[in-house]
Amino acid sequence: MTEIKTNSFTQARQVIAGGVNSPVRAWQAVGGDPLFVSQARGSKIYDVAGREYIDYVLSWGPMILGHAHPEVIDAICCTARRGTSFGAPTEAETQLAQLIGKAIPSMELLRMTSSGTEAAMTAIRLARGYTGRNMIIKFDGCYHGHADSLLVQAGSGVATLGIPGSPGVPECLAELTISLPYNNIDAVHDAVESYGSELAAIIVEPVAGNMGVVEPQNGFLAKLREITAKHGIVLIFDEVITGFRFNFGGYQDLIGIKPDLTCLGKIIGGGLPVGVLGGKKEIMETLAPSGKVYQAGTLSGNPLAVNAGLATLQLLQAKADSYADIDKQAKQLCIALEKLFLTKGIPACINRCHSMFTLFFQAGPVNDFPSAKKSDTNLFARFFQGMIKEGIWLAPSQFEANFISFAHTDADITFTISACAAALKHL
Ligand code: KE4
Repeated sequence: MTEIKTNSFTQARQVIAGGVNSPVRAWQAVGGDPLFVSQARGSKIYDVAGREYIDYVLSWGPMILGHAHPEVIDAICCTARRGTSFGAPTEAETQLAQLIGKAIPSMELLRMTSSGTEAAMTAIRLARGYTGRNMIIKFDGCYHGHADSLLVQAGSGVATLGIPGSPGVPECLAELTISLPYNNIDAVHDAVESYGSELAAIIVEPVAGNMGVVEPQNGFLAKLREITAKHGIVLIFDEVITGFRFNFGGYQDLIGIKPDLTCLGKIIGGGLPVGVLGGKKEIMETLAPSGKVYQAGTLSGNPLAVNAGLATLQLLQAKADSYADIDKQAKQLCIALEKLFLTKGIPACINRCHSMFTLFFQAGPVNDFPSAKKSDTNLFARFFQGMIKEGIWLAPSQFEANFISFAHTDADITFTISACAAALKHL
């Protein structure tokens, strides 16, 4: 497979660590140089050579309306003319918090940050400060951003690059994080039996996206809620990917489980930097300045990001009954792709949850990180490169999710299926 080489990447690597500002963008797992983007609109993204691709990465989730939605762009431009950052509260932040709190009732009080990492990092600190306990449980293959305590057995780029553990994180801190197999409630019971009185929080992706898509099974989340309530452990749902992805609200609202804290990001910023932490009033009130757990940010609640998020959520609110449409497109695409792989005799299985999906290069099933890691990542890389050549931009890692937006058309889906058939000819 001839690998792409670009001058852009050569230049970038001379001044930016690894040539990128986030590791998964380097395409290390799929080979060749990463394509550099010049612009995007709707379901399409364009590289610096002007080539068009149908985009299923959507900036790793945020662009659910499609790229450069006119009303979101207008909101950003109108806001920018009035100034870009004040370091003072604005009423738009209150409006966004009201809209999110109404859509996700468990989020009684919120705090805005500039990234999902900050939201998750703050959630951990808050849980520790509120409970007076130090240990946390996360799950293998789940990724909650790059805060020290959470880079243990993480997914996403950590899994993609096969980075062992968490270099740079002191052992004395890493040992306060227990990472357990996803979907394994017995392992949780055992850990709580051993460390219950020391456990501040359990943090979980309610639908995992960072080992590839893996859904909770056998009442996993309900049992986590039961165990954490019984032992006074703060249950944190990391909905940075799932928030407003499946419905106008959280995945928690679809399944009727209320966590104590929720992290949001991606979609709620409409493509600009926003993270949100929210949850039970009594816990959130321990955050400074009402409480003593410190958290801050120069650009937290930034007017541009908040107004991009507001415009995005208002548009999604109007589409609340149309989420089924993008789910249907995703289902149609996944069924067709599975048929193509079956016909070709290539072991592949697709995990899909509503409009997010991952094509695993193995027979499956994939229901946790060890099973996800059985995938043939070399074959994945060759398929990825083949699809790029056919004009389809998938997530450049076996351990990531692909997404459909409200801008994807039936013609895009049909084109993608044909592109897959063509790519398989050369696999
Ligand atoms: P950010 O700090 O990247 O905004 O959010 C961190 C984060 C937290 N929680 C979940 C469930 C997440 O998926 C993420 C970030 N997702 C990755 C892709 N799966 C971001 C892409 C990247 O790292 O470049």
